[in-house]
Amino acid sequence: MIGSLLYPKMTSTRMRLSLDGMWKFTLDKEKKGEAAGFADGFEKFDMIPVPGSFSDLYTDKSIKNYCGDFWYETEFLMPEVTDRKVCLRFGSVTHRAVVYLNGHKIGEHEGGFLPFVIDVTDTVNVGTNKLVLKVNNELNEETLPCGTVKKNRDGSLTAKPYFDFFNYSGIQRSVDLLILPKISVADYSLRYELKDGQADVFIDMAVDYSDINIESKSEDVRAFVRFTDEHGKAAAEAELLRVDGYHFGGMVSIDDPILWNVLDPHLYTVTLRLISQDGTVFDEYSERTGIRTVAVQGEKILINGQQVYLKGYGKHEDFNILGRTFNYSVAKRDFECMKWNGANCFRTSHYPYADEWYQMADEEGFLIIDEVPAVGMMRSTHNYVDAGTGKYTYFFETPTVPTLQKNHLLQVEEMIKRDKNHPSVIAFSLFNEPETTSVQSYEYFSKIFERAKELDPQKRPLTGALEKNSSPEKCQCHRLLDFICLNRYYGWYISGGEDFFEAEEKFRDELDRWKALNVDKPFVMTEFGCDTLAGHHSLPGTMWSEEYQNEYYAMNFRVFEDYGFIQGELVWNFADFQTSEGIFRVGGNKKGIFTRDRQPKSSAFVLRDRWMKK
Ligand code: GCB
Repeated sequence: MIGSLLYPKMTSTRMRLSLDGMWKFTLDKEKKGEAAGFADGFEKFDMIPVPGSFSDLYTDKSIKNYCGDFWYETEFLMPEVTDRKVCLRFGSVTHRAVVYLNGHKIGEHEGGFLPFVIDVTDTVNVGTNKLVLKVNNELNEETLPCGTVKKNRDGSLTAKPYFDFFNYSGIQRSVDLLILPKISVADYSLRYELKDGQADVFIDMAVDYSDINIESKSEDVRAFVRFTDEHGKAAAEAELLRVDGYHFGGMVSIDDPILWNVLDPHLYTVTLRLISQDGTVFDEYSERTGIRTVAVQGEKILINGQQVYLKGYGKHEDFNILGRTFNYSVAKRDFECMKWNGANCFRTSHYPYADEWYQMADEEGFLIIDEVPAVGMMRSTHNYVDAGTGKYTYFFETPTVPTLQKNHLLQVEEMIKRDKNHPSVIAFSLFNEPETTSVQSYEYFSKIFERAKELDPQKRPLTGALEKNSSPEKCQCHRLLDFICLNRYYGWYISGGEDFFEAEEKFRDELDRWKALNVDKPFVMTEFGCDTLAGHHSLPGTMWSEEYQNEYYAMNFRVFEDYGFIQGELVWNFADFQTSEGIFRVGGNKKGIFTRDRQPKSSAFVLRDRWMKK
């Protein structure tokens, strides 16, 4: 079962103590750590930052590319508390972790991009505690994202991702000690219905009773919800009704609501309280949220009933030295750059990002397509090249599929659970560029989409990004998508370097064939782009030059204008980013509109010109 994934917050009833800092770190090439008693602590170590990706901290290439088991250790002091629940929360550990506290295994987690929480009330000591993690960053075809490992002659392993971003790993997001009330808000969800001058807000809340006998306690618990506007004035308040021992539900109406909107965000604070019959406050939890609706109607995407055109980027959590570590300054700069060039949306390609990205998007009025790390579901180390060849790259016919699907479902569940209340999240993307032409792929994804639909209280649009082999004639899965996302590289992987005339013709031909299907759904171009070396100039424009990038975008935009069903353009990529080494990558993927240190290439101005007007 997934524990509470609420964002860790200090409130009048809750404490959050950060365990971030320098932790002990050691590689375990031979996987002997367990036998050697590393769970109790290890003697040879280096100190590294948590949160952090370890790869770019070192000068030794065998550490940079290290693949296998590695261990982290820290000590923390626990204050004396009575009648409290104590938890450890890990923002993300990539890709899997086994956690030991004072020598005892207390939990494990699969998946490197979502948080997990372990209840340590019974295992934590007052005073000193030793926390140890065994982490593993190997890739396979049963977990997400997919890839494989190569065993080298000296026994070491090298990650071989089936995806185009560096396999950054480690404890990449913050670690917190949470001291919570024994009776606490475990989860809540919000759903909105807008009428003339009124918003009906439906609330569901789940309660955790820790080890308390709920038979005796639940009758004593009452639940309340309050919405406060931006000026601190109460907008609505109500007692929630008991659904069963663990759940409360209800509805409040807000008159003249100030809606959250695209680049015009208005936020309410929602406060949830659990109170005993005699007025003792058990728990209080609040968050900022926005009231808005999302819908797809024919070929349109609607926010609060108004058509919206998505402008922006596919991104990565990626920065020099930090790797995939969340950093407020980098995120702030990214939002500033995106606002400067008129963007309103990004896709969290190809995994859920740190919580703080969504909070910042809520505050900025940005739209997010939230993507699960289902990438690399095609047996190839460079899908981005194979995508254009039309050759059949099977995937869903193998014995690994049932376990993969179980993990996929779990990550969809964790992502929706964590992100469902953010107004910025307007859609969930359940895959990036898998094989979708087989009957098996349809069977596989039907189950994923069905489950996601059940899980999302707001029933937001569900989508996934389709690569070139997923053509209108062959793709089995586009009927599962509420809006269709296409990743297309006409003028780069297809007919790149030749006259754009040929690329344009091929692109139009494909779009004509989609049009002929009459699917009556919006399409969003979720990837299009070309590698460009900042500062490389050429007249006439040739591949890799800034001039070529500008011409490439001019051609793509010309095409989009002629197809009304295209309701969004998310350029690949916001910034240059790190990948595995290879003959197609010069110090990483250079399709950024901004360089890796967030300075504009000339196409940033081309986009600004277009998006400020659109
Ligand atoms: C794609 C992938 C993306 C790659 C991109 C590229 O289709 O979805 O992960 O980075 O192409 O640049 O080749």
